[in-house]
Amino acid sequence: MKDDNVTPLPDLGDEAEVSAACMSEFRDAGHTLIRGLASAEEVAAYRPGLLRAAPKGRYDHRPLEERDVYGKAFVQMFNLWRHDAEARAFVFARRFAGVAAALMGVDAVRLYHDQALFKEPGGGPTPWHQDQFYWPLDTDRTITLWMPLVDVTPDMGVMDFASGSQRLGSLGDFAIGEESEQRFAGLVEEQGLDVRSYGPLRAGDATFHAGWTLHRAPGNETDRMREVMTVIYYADGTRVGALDHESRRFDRDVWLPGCEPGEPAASRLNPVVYPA
Ligand SMILES: O=C(O)CCC(=O)C(=O)O
Repeated sequence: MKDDNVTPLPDLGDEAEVSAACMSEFRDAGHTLIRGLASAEEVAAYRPGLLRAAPKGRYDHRPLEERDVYGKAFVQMFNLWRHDAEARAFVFARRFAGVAAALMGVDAVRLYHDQALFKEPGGGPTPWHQDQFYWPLDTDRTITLWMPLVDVTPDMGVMDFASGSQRLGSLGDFAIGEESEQRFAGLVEEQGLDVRSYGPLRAGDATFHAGWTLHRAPGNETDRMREVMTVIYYADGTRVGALDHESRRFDRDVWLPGCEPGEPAASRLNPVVYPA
């Protein structure tokens, strides 16, 4: 039976145009910003579903002061799409995945996972790191969409990117923490890499960065929660890479269940989201 009281969610199934400037920035620098990828109204419509689902994907329930450097950076909540139909519609949005495909220069992309990353008031900085250290994916065609659900200012923890660092590939086995911060801050300095922040962002703006791009974020010095939603994609056809350390074994078990090294990275948790 039709329920006339339910307002349908806005459709995110269209294609967004990716400007030539964004394409070349992503290719050269390993990151870019797409303003207004979702409108303020669209974010407002999806935010309640995301906020409903987020706590269900939380695994670390310790208070801020009891967490380590990584834990203080944000509350991390995974795979919201599995907890709520509205969150799923947001995470599977063809519009977002189409941008990921365009920037990576591939025809089709799969979902690796989504994460809500909420930096609490007083939350610490996100140390410099490379995401792909964690990912057992045998490709460099990986990308993260990072979209604030509220307007954010740099003092809430907007990310900084080390331009061109993606070209350096793997810079060693450094999990997010004090050591990665120290090592990569030094490397950015030594190599004279340009550090780019996009300044204040509106809800619905989205940055994209490659899996090997070095990035960090300052702490949240405000009294407002930095609500950010991320979606991680990789090129369809990617195979599972080496399970050469604990973090990658963890990732395989959680995000690529049942997939062995050398096999297609295509578990039941990794649908093709573009073309949908
Ligand atoms: O949100 C943050 O502070 C860091 C996010 C991040 O590292 C990522 O999305 O890859």
